[in-house]
Amino acid sequence: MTHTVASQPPPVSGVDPSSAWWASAVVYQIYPRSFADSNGDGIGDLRGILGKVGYLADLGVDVIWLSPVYPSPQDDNGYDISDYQNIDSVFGTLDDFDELLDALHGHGMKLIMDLVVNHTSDEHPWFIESRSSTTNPKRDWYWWRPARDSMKPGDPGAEPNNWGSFFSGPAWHLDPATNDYYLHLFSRKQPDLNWENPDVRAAIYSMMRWWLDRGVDGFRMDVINMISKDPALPDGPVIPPDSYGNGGQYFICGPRIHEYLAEMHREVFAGRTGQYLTVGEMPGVSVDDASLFTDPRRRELDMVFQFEHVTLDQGTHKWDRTSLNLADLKASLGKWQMGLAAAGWNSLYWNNHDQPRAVSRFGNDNTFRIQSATMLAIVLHLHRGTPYIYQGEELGMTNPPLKRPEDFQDIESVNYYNNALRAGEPEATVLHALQTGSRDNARSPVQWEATSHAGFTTGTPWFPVNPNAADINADAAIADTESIHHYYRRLIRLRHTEPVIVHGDFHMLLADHPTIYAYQRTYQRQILTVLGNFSDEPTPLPENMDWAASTLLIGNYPIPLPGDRATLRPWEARGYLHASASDDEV
Ligand code: ISL
Ligand code: CA
Repeated sequence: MTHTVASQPPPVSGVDPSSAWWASAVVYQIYPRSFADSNGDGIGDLRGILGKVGYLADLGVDVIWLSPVYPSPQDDNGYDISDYQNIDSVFGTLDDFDELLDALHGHGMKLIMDLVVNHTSDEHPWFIESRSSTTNPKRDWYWWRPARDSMKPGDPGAEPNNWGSFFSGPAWHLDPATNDYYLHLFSRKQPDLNWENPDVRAAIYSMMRWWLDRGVDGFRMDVINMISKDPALPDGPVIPPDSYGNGGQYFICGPRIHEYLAEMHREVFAGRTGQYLTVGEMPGVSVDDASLFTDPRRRELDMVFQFEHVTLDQGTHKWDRTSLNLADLKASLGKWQMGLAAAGWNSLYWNNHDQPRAVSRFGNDNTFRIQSATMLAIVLHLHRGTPYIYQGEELGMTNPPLKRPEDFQDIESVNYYNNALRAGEPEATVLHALQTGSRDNARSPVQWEATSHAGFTTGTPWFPVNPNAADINADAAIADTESIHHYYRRLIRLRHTEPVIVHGDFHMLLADHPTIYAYQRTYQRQILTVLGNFSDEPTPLPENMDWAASTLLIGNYPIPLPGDRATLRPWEARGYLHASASDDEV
């Protein structure tokens, strides 16, 4: 175990993350395939985004996170990269990219790239070389292992260890060229890079510097807490009904992870004068590790995405869908707020391109769609941390109606469906799991207009547009000042103007209440109280909550009459601002 904390720059005392530029920023994620298509081939592209820069500027977001646009066989929609320093022709060209970057910068926005360096595509030249022979200089750039002792390559169970892939099946693939197996935590077209090899790390840092030199403002780092593996690659525990081992303890925040990220910071960012943002995607990260990753004194990352709150509505695994208990959600998010309070920083999100739509998952996307989507926005954005908006969330887009097996396209969903049926699971159960949990839920095209294909494309969209686009679309949302879209605009503006949102301490209230989410933020003499009703029922507030001396900063219903203040209407949210009674209270 080689933690090299000692070799990092000495701690800088008094570094307060809430004083960083990104503490008052809001990030907007673009999944380019589904955002806007400029040339009618049915697939979103860079010039499509360029046409929406005005929309993004009006919304008021500070940073765009662009999901992968690099050349890719598209086995996992671009998260399988075959060239890190170019643009896939389906998305455009490097010139288009530069034009987009200039346009965003011209509007005062920044752009962060998706950095996918736990694995490459199997069509990346590095892997093509690596697989060519056991003596190739790049052989050691990936994880190659022979069959298990005394077993024949290809025999059932002959894989080097028992790990399962995140996308079903074993995490190993036998390569006929040399009769060794290579490791792939994701699809077999996504071989894992071997970060133990210093040449791999140097190549990646050099690629990152190339993008920064081009003008990008940072990176969202895909599964970055999986890059350090225990080189012994031991078997993991098998948790039924899974038949494969879970190797998480050997690759989630593995032995050298802090060393690698500190090294990356030194090699890529140190000495640059720009304003950058780094956010690490970290499934399975603990609060303790996250506070190390994001402690500014350690110079590793600015913030991480943790996943605990998006696993609370599942049982032993992702496809075992259960219902959410609000007290669990509060306990989880509250724990993260407190755990990163002293040193560190949270990313705040309800959804992204891998998660079902927020309003369909946490709200009521039917009778109370507008109320619940605005409530979710208010409750999330007023936490301490940097909020992330996933494209279409600001329109209250819902999960699309995916009914039949053939409606699903995502590799994770398709593999799960086939494997589950083979294992004898009832099709209805499998379909229900996909309808609630599939990543395809997030990937239907953005709904711009009430026209055909919602203005996303003039051709045939690669993924069907949600039929509710006739009602739910950006044109309609912009025209209605009470729309979900306008609440997002207000929340973004509030973060820019109200210091208590950026700097305030966090205290959870009513932790055990089954349907009310309530918390306070305090900063200097200001107190911000946030209330959200996570239910279809009018819900009385506890009697000791008195709002006489407070002003409503934001609320998603018409201003409550004095007599009504004690009840939260269905999915109602309120943010109250008040001054503490005396200086002693702060
Ligand atoms: O969505 C998930 C499973 O339900 C997650 O496990 C997801 O695969 C994990 O968060 C990693 O996601 C990232 O890396 C993957 C890619 O498929 C995802 O789109 C990306 O966000 C492999 O690159
Ligand atoms: Ca296109």
